[in-house]
Amino acid sequence: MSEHFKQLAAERAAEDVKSGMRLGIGTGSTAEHFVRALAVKVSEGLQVVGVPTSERTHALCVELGVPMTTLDNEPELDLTVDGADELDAHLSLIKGGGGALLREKIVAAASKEMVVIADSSKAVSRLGAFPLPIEVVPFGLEATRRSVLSVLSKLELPDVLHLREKDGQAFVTDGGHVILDAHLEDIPDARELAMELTAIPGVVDHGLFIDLATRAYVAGEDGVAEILP
Ligand code: ABF
Repeated sequence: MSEHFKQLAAERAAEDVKSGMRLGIGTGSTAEHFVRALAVKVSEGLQVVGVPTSERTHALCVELGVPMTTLDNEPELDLTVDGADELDAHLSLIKGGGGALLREKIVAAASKEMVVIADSSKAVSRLGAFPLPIEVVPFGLEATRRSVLSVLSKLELPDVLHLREKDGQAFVTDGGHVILDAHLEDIPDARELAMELTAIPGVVDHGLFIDLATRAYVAGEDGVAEILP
């Protein structure tokens, strides 16, 4: 069922795309529904260019014939459409469960608008049940891990950090970094945590997206709700 809701949210976002737009194109299963809806509109004559936020999305755009460009060619985008792991009522987000948070954040920040698409299971009253991804450079990993732990301790958050793995090896992002997933359960002040993490040398970025999303389409049993921050 949630797959159907993801599709509904994605199709609603595709209705906002107009010819001539420069798009940021997200990553994940909900964003893939958006790429498919977009590809149909492109085949009907819609003219857009997209900047994909991952190698995975790039490959899907190639497969479906969605025209692409790079952020270096189009450093200002009109609209980014992307999924999320959690969103709250102010449209603060946790992203990065799929490992593409760095490109996703760079692309969202380069966009005039960022639309989040999600099924209703992603909407929460407070962020934190979903593990927060923290992308770090492999050099000095242990020192960076300790700095992250000390921030968590200062903010009285649980000190549970797991190096993300895939096939028994450290998961490596498209940018060549690794990810520490912080199991925090509840984040009382996401803005404060975001600032503290960003200040740590060795932390490239993290999955807290604050003041970036301008609209969300959340689909559930009652249809698609539009949420504004
Ligand atoms: C991207 O895909 C990520 O930021 C987020 O981690 C994930 C959401 O995946 P899905 O749409 O498959 O639930 O948006």
